[in-house]
Amino acid sequence: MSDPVEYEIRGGVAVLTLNNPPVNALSSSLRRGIIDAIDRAAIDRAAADPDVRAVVLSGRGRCFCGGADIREFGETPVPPSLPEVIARIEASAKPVVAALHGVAFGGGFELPLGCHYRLSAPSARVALPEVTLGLIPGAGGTQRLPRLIGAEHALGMILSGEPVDAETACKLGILDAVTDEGGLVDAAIAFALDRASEGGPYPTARGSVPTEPENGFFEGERKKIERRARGLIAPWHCIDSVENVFRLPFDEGLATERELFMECRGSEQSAAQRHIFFAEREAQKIPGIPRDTPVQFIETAAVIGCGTMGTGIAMVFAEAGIPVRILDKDSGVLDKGLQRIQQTFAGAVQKGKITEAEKDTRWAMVSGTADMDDLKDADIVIEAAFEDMAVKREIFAALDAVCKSGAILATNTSTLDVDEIAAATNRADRVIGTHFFSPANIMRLMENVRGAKTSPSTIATVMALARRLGKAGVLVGNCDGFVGNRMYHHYTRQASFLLEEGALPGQVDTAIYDFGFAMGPFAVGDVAGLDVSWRIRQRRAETRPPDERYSAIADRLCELGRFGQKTGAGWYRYDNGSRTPIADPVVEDVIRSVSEELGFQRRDIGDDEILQRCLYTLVNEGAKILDEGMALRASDIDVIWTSGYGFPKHRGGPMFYADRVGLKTVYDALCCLADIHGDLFAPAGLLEKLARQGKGFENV
Ligand code: 3H9
Repeated sequence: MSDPVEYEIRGGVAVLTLNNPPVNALSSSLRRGIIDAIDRAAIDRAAADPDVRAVVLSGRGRCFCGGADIREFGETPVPPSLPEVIARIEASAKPVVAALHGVAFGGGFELPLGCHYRLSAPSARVALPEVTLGLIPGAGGTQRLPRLIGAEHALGMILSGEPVDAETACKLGILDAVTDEGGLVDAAIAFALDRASEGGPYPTARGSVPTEPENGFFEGERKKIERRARGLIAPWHCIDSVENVFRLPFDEGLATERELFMECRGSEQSAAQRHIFFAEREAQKIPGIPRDTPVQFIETAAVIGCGTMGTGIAMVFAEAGIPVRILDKDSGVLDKGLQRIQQTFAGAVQKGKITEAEKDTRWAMVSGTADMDDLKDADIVIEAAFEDMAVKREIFAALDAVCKSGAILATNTSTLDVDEIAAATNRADRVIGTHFFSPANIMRLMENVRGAKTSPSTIATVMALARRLGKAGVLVGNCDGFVGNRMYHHYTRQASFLLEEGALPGQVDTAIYDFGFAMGPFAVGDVAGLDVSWRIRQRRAETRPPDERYSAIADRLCELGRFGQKTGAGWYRYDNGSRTPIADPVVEDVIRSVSEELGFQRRDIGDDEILQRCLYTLVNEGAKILDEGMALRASDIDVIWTSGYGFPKHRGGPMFYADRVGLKTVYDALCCLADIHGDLFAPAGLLEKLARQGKGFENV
């Protein structure tokens, strides 16, 4: 095995190179290796290597360092800790210069913050993304960064976890200089020798005097995250810890940061968020399709349909720098759609998210057409037309005739049979579902639906494309509603049954929101529009088993023209243009009359029952999906639900959540519910089997 830290002396400088592929995660052996190398080179002038005048710390491979080894957080900590490693660097009598390329994230950024100087290649990015893993920076990040760049910028980085590019980092005072892309280590060596010639003491972040933020700054920050961080531990601890910079001496601040970090590290929330981190990466691995399967590089794309979905998808391509042409036969719809895109890009400039130049670059990627011939050179066409099989088949037959032979034809259908659509073409191997979620330019999920004949190379290409588009791509099987919507159907249906039995929309939504969902099912319905699912229910009416329990409340609302926010009324009512849901007596009347018709004696329904019935039905359907092979693994379902349906990441997704509750508990609860409410709650075979074996979905 190669050395985790390479040690080489170049012109009087010890060059330490982190070597732990793929991202130089700071495993215990790497931490030990850094301490040994620093001791050897520099810890104190007398004992250390006399040939060495300075130290450069760099990384091998694609990046400097991706941070602490996240896999170790599930285990007992092994010394030396990262704070110990950094303390050793900071105490070095010889100057230590970090040379950053690629990413320097988390502990991989805290390490350079403990060095005396930091240089980087132009492509480097620094970040403290710990909060996205339910953690706070635990190796001095909350104490050193504010001392270098002030509390405002530091807390901004810590709470968002967003990376900062080299140029900005240099302006902020994080970096001492940005070098040429190729000559980073040489430049760092020269820089280190110059500093050594000047002599010490060398600057440290711990020695910088922090500038006090304005009065009330921290309270203001707490207020800002109130909604987003409800129920979470880490973001609040981040603020507390940064505030300690101005309350406590450095070493006390560091010790408190460590305590807060360890609390987060041991929490269920962080375990759940780490699960999602690895689940998203696991979802990229498709059995039978090796990583080196040749993929087609998508240079140009086209989208059919210039409605909300089509424009959203087009924006995703434009943002990723892929030229995209949108086709709509209706010139009015096309013009409106293009205008919407332009407005969205302009809005992003106003919000300070992109520059004017970036907006122009994005807009230059988008063009419109009404002529299908214009799509003949596209590498991929994504159809986002009306959800109707005949319409889709007609489009696919036409596309097949026009598009170049290698082009992938994808459908954004959310419910229809991908094989039936593919059968309208002579290239079923190049037909696939790419199910984006609305609004497509914001929601991260991309459910890729494999048809019976979809080729491995088409799958590999679309999975790689999802990554390039910044989406969480998950491969699923071709069944009604695929994975996400199929489960969603059971969840919302259950929510409606609760209304029939005694609950009201606000009560259900509050219970689900308090659990951590972004919104409850009824609020979501009003945003998405109730007419869409009404149409789907009408289409399915003929095939619905007559004895199956069916709630007609949503249909009644639609019959009253209540389609959600867009009509100012749905499950709630909305004051002029406002998006704040207000409980509406009209809805309560509809609910009460349906309860009466069905002969329900309305009763008080507690939040526990709401959660159990909504969440356990979700889990139960997930188990069936898993058993049928429609999802490759339980963790894929968790990615779908956390990135597409607002399931709280700190609960890890429905399947992880069920494992934590214990499948035996879930199974027993479903059996009780089935006794009261009938077969709808009958536990899935897989769930029963795992519960009996004392296993979890993670063992499937
Ligand atoms: C921290 O640092 C705490 C400290 O404050 C305090 C400590 C005391 N550990 O994403 P990719 C694996 S918390 C272990 O596909 P990319 C990943 O699972 C940490 N493994 O590549 C995957 O494995 P596989 C703060 C890690 O080029 C492979 O590397 N740091 C880690 O698209 C490739 O990953 C973060 O939150 C890790 N830290 O992106 C950064 N990182 O091939 C987390 C990656 O088996 N990491 N792996 O599936 C990232 O954001 C991205 O992985 C990175 C590379 C940008 C680094």
